[in-house]
Amino acid sequence: MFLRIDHVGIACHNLEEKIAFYESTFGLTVVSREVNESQGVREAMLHVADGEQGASYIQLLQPLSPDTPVGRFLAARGEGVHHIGYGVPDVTRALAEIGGKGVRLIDERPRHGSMGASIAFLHPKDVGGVLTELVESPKQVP
Ligand code: MC0
Repeated sequence: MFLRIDHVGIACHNLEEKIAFYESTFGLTVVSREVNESQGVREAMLHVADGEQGASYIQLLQPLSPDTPVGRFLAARGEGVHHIGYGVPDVTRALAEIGGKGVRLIDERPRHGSMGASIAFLHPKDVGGVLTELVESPKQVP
């Protein structure tokens, strides 16, 4: 079902400071920046590696306000790993398959994610405390 780890989402208070840290410490490069109003985040994707099934990234997330998923997470737990995003070939099919196994779906249908992806979240309480995201990358035009 999973093609790769698409990204690891990391919650932070100050996006620009955290980008500077990842660039200077690990030599990573920002490949995309977006504000996603519906998810309540300002985020940046930093490229880590390419594989046969696509690339993997670190996603740095700063909340747009305290009353958002990442804002509440920061208040409760502080900075750190917020979620894991797995690449899937078809997010709608993966949701049906995983939901059929009794895992609570936060998103019943795919939503807009970073870099044009279709995404959906699974409830962390049903995934051993790990907020889990399914990511279907946009199809490459040959
Ligand atoms: C909350 N909880 C988590 C968690 N966030 N557990 C693991 N990882 C996380 N990231 C736990 C809390 O500790 C709490 O457990 C329980 O879930 C309810 O938390 P809450 O404080 O009531 O928080 P809510 O209201 O924010 O609800 C949590 C929930 C929410 C996961 C349903 O955050 C959500 O819908 N997340 C999905 C959307 C999202 O995270 N968007 C931001 C990234 P206890 O034991 O205390 O009850 S958007 C993104 O990443 C996009 C742009 C992309 O990748 O392209």
